[in-house]
Amino acid sequence: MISITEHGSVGYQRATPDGILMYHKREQKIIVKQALITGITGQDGGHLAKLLHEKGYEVYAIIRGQQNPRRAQVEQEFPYVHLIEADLTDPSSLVRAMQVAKPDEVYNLGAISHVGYSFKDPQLTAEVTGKGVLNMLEAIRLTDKDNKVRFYQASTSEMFGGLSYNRPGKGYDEDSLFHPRSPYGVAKLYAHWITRNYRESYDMHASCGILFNHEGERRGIEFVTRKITNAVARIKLGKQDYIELGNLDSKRDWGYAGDYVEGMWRMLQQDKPGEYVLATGETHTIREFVELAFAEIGLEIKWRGEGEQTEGIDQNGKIRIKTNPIFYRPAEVDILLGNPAKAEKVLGWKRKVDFPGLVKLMVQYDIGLESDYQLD
Ligand code: NDP
Ligand code: GDR
Repeated sequence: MISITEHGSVGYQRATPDGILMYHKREQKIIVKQALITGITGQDGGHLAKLLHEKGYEVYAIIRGQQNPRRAQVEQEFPYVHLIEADLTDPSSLVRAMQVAKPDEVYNLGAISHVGYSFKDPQLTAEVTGKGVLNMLEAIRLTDKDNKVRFYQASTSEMFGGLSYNRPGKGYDEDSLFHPRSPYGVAKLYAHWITRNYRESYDMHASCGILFNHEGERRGIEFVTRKITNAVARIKLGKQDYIELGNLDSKRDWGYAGDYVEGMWRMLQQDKPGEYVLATGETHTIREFVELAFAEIGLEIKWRGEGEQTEGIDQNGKIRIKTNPIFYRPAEVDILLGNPAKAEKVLGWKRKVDFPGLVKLMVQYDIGLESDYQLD
């Protein structure tokens, strides 16, 4: 049934497998579309679920494991998301998820996503981050008889590798050469190409967002930005004295995750599928991130020593940064810089949060979080 939503856009009602019409009685809101997300417990899954819900979508998400430790948090924060038990490594569970959700759009965010960890568990990374995407595409193909489902694949700047021979001056774009430098990057490159292959072979509306690093208050503590901002908050509150980090000289193009999920959604609203780089067009070292984060709590960091002996000292002479080789990677991506010109032109997308704004947002969030823990 075609209807006009409260926002004025055209939508339609749809029956669930139980025959219940997807209709919010309390808010009198007609559902525009249905979406299925993988990776709901991760950073981007949370931002995207919120965005889609605000746009009037009925949101379904797969959650893995018999007792996923993050399930309760998801249920509390996103009570409107329908959770379906499934795993990217289990093809039949994905077919079932498609049958239950009957989505118009599928956003595949699930992955083993930590680059350093992928060196320690390369086969699992290949299974989930690489072959898991094939499993999802096949589940769509088997269930979507009318070929109507639109698919988003979370591709990554890690596919480029940051080497001097393939690095354009204006930053990597959709046509740049790939040279992944980790089991994660290699698995993502397979995922990227199998998505393109399914588009070309089966005429699927399958798009890849080649996203550069995006961070924020939902970022996992295992990633360098959140590790820094959380430690800075704890240092301010007297809970910790210093941070141990690995390579301080790599450069990243860091944006805010809330801005990037908007770009994912825009990709699936295009008539034609494609590839899009989402990035800020700026690159900064880990050192710069550290300096800005500490400045938020009134500490000025100066550096001494080199390589694995590098230390960061504050104006009171206290060591705040130590280097620990366990955080170094067997192969590093030295520099990432993206060129988002196509996304800006075609999608009308542009990041809103800048680099200092991002650091500030994360430090302030972590100060609030760590202060709450103190009260408990
Ligand atoms: P996170 O690491 O925060 O989240 C990863 C998600 O994948 C978690 O929800 C995790 O769930 C899920 N997952 C892991 N294994 C499986 C599995 N076997 N089956 C189903 N789900 C699984 O990642 P982000 O939110 O940061 O990133 C989202 C996607 O975007 C990822 O694919 C990432 O590789 C990619 N990407 C991220 C960028 C970034 O800067 N954040 C940049 C470019 C790409 P569980 O709770 O079960 O572990
Ligand atoms: P990245 O993010 O590898 O770019 O992948 P991460 O924050 O893990 O590393 C960024 C850079 O910081 C250096 N580094 C450290 N990294 C971590 N995690 N911990 C440390 O203590 C540390 N010290 C220095 C790293 O060596 C690296 O150079 C992220 C993930 O979200 C991927 O899934 C995504 O595809 C890419 O971003 C784009």
